[in-house]
Amino acid sequence: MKRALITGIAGQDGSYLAELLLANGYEVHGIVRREALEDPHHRLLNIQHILRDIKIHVGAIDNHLSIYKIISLVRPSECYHLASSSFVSYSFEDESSLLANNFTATHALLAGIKELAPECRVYFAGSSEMFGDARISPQNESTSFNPRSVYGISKLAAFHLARNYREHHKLFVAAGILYNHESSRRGYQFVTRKISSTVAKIHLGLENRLELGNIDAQRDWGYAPDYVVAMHAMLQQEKPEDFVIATGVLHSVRDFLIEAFSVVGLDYEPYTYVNPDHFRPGEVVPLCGDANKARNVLHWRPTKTFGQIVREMVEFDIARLEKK
Ligand code: F7E
Repeated sequence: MKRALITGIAGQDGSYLAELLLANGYEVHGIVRREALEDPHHRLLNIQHILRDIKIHVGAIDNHLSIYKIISLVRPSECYHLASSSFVSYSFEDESSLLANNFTATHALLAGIKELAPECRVYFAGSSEMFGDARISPQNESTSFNPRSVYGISKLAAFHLARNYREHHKLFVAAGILYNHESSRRGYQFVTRKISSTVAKIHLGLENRLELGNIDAQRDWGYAPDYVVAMHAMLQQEKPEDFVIATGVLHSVRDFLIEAFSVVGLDYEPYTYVNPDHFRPGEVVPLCGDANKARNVLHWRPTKTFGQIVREMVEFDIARLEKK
């Protein structure tokens, strides 16, 4: 039986991946922070329904000793390193935790796998933010990196470390360069969930305004459950490689607003307030991915359109609030 270890199992991607691996007959182990067990109702919400089927380990991912202990206990055949600080923050206060969670943690994991489970296949979660102020669009695996946020820099440093372990230590490490991917399990700090949850509240008369930053910002938004299929496929290949995972279609935050409000039969304008304080510095080039390599090698395809993703998120949030 294949045994998988997932860091960040309680997050959006971790929860969908755990479901996928369980359906494929894996024994699934996941790492969560101690605080998650203190507030399981909220922090383990995405995996409540599968808690009985998986094995949870408490650990600090940026602590080498803690990670080593878990790897030596689990002895995984596949490891998916999804845990990271994923909000693209521009605040100085967040920089050191970003570097610890995204770079030091990746080092702890790779070093632990090398020492204790060198046959284990590793997936590293890279990000389109590594391209930053990209010189060409769309970007693919050969596009040069030019990160513009500390988040992008931390991911790129960890990505180079992962490549180093692949090339010099001969570990099977594959990296996904994932563009934005959304679902009803997305965190509320991200713009798509902020919109879907607020639209649901407006529809139910619980809220009457939605404050946003730059609504002309554009993103390549895909469907999270599709993206975990690509992660799994990367580890089933003969050799480890890197893959861009994206839809190749750009939409603006304004497009998302129009779609989301249309689900409840409203026009977005009377409810939406643009606050320039929320604009991000240096957000210049809209990142759009070219996933042809994943299409050809992994036979991977996005399954949902932008409109279907937005509708699913808004309808989920309405049903969630109605239940409350
Ligand atoms: O912002 C604009 C904002 O925070 C999307 C993470 O998964 O994808 C994600 O990072 C866009 C940006 O995601 C608000 O300026 C406008 O242009 O939802 P987001 P992100 O920063 O793109 C990448 C690929 C990752 O790797 C990350 O981990 O929306 N925007 N108004 C806003 N964004 C937020 N959050 N809130 C607003 O009010």
